[in-house]
Amino acid sequence: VDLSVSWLGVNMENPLYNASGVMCRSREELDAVAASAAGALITKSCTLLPREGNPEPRYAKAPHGSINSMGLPNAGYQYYLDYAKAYDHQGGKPLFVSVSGMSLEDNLEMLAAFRDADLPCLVELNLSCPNLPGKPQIGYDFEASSHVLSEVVKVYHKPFGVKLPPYFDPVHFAEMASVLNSFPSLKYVTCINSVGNGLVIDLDSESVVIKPKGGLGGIGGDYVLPTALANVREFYRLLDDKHVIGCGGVKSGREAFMHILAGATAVQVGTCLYEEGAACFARIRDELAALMQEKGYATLADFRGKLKTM
Ligand code: RRO
Repeated sequence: VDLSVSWLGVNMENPLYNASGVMCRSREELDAVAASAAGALITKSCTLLPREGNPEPRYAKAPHGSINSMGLPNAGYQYYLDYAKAYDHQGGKPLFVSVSGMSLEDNLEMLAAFRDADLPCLVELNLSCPNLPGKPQIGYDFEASSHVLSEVVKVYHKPFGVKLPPYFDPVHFAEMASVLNSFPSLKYVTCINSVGNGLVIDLDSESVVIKPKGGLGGIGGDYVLPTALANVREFYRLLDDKHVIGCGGVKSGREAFMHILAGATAVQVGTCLYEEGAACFARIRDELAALMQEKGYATLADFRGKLKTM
């Protein structure tokens, strides 16, 4: 079977890559994803200046996934710009850069720098960090999202994408899709970021499991798979001429298949990558290939978006 996918000029040997935030903060981590069986790689969301992030512990494994309140620790956008400049775009796998400024002005400054560098990498603008105390997720404010995007497209003219938070209501899917559809150069959306501000409790210690925000954090893993699939499906239906990248609850070929069946062009792996390491890519890739073989599908296009309804 053929697992390759080509989209927006990007050619991937298989549809799997890291979710932004996992194994992508340093050169060494990015190189580890590049050296793995992943089909692409994406950097940690960056800010104008380097950030330490929230106090530790700020990530914990939970019974059915993970919780995190990292607080956007990153080396500053210049570091990832330098990585992208030194990257072998011809020989290597596609490189994506995630951008998550602390303000609109910061986002515009970073995007102008990536524009001027004119590199063959795609930006994923993060509209959905759930872990900055006092800063709501932009993606939950449709007017603010529209304003941010209208300013972004004034400075950044190349195709780009956005990382969305999960939505939980059909009216919200429709409202956000309508905002996104008014930006032709917005070519893809990644659904979903973590389900924000969940609370994991350890019964033995009667305690929270992470330090920031009284224990609240973004939830990933098995907990979020149905929510992720719903978001992929609904944006796949509602967006005109845009790709949807699936993220949420992928830990085997089965969930990767489900995301693609719901409409995903490619699929990111977060919690499972954090827990298992880069070897997960070869495993999930081989499981996806075996499942396709079993079902009689030769390519991803044979079943992408073809979810049956009743
Ligand atoms: O760094 C984080 O706390 C973080 C970010 Br920016 C994000 O977008 N999603 C997430 O779960 N954690």
